Amino acid sequence: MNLKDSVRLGSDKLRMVIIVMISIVLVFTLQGAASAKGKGITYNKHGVIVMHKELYHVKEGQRYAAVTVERLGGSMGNVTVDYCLCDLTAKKGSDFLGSSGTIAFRNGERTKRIQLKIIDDQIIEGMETFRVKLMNPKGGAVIGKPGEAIVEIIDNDNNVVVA
Ligand SMILES: [Ca+2]
Ligand SMILES: [Ca+2]
Repeated sequence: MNLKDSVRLGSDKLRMVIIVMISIVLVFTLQGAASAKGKGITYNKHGVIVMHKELYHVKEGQRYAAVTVERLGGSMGNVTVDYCLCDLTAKKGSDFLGSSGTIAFRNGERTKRIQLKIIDDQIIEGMETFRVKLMNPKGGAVIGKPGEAIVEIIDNDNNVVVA
């Protein structure tokens, strides 16, 4: 092997290293895009905010319903999203508390949990539901699907025998 060959071999190695590095970056970028696409959304570098599940259950006797909000795709920068609670068969003030709030994701954060207060009344009422809806994304994020969830409150007064 002469000097010229060994120099060329060195530059081949360097080229190989660069190609491998570019490939790694590309794979990670495509993975992010693919996982976003898998959920039926367009990739967004600041994130696509969705509900982790479309349906949550909580026992009336538990003090809170824990709802998970996810940030898919990118997670660049600080973003916020508001949520509001809407009556269905469960009513604000008698079955649950609160009407709205704001969820803040810091740069790189992907999941947030919100705790919604449930009122434990003594009324026999069966299953009751209310809706949690995401709205007003800020900081470049967008809302994806599902953008809302239903919380079912399971009554704990059903076993009471009425005389
Ligand atoms: Ca109730
Ligand atoms: Ca009850």
